Amino acid sequence: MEQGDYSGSKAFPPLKNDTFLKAAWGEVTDYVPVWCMRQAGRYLPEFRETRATQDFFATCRSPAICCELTLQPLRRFPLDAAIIFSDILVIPQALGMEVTMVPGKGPMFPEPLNEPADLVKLRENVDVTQELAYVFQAIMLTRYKLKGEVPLIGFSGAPWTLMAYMIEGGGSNTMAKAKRWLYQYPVASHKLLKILTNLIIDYLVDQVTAGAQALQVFESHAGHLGSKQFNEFSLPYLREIAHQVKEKLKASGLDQVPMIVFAKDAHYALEDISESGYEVVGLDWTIQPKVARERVGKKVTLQGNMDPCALYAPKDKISETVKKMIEEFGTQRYIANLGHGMYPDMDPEHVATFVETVHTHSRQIRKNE
Ligand code: 1CP
Repeated sequence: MEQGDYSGSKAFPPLKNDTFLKAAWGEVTDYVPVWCMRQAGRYLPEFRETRATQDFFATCRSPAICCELTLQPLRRFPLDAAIIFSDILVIPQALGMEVTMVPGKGPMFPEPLNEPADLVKLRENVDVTQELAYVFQAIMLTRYKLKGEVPLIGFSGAPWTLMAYMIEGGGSNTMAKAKRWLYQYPVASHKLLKILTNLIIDYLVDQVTAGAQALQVFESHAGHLGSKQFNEFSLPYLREIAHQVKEKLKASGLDQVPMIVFAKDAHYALEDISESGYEVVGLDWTIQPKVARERVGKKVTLQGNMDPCALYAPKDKISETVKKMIEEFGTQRYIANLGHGMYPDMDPEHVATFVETVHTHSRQIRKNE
């Protein structure tokens, strides 16, 4: 493959819109590409309809339904990337833990990890290729059904975020149980983080083998750590994942794909994150674009970071916010997104305004440059 040619494997339809991939690799783009975290979600009536009859994780295990849910937002909005419908908690499931999704409440582990001795309950030598085959099938099917319209993003939770769910047994405001492990059982914590890291590396490589054209790693609970613990319990594993995925892709003769790290609420570590081996750094909305850009320079592409709740504002206000955001980030080395996922009560028409303004305003700026 020639540099700058992202049309991809001949087995799949050639890629028509490579703007997202170009921005991710730091190449010049005519406009700012845009996608939204949780773009396949309950704010879409068609999503609610498709999901209505089935359990959440049964949906995750149905490649055809995952494919349909992934494509739904693209039928409505001219987004520049698709993200495969799945969940970060399929990894703890592959390790043998039971996880259910309680409607209106979120994920629930009936038997979370309480103490280091519980680590023996985790399955050893998990064959990700086999265990999570349903995700790879969903990716492959979606690559065909996308017809090359836009690239497909694969993803995984990062080790600390997954460890937090496995110990807390679900969402938590304080993460006190999981953080207790870090303070009381640092050796066991590292053991668990290492188990997860190895699995995540295989999982991400297999996603690329199946057809994912970019990868995002979600460290959604980075904000609970603070800089000292982030440096000890998150950053080394994030680095290891980026490094090993790239090495393994090379060893398998696969094309490299851009990797995105989204460590929510971790701008205390922004410089380190921007040097951790990822092409793109995702930002939550609590950092000013100008400040982020000054701190990381043009070494990486930035992604983000409109407050998802800004979608509750009237449309003209959304446009104003988007314009300011683009002007502050600049049109290059930038992928527009929200600073976190959308909520179910958001208006799809407001999402349309968000996407449209990113495109029109960034093109306008490029024209005048
Ligand atoms: O029935 C439903 O629709 C439940 C809502 C839902 C959805 C749409 C959950 C439950 N997961 C998903 C899909 C999902 N999850 C995607 C799909 C693609 C897309 O973005 O369009 C992705 C990328 C995720 C990743 C995910 N799951 C993260 C990381 C991103 C983030 O939000 O920080 C996390 C933390 C989860 C766990 C999870 N899954 C679901 C919920 C409600 C939660 C959060 C639980 C909590 O901490 O309270």
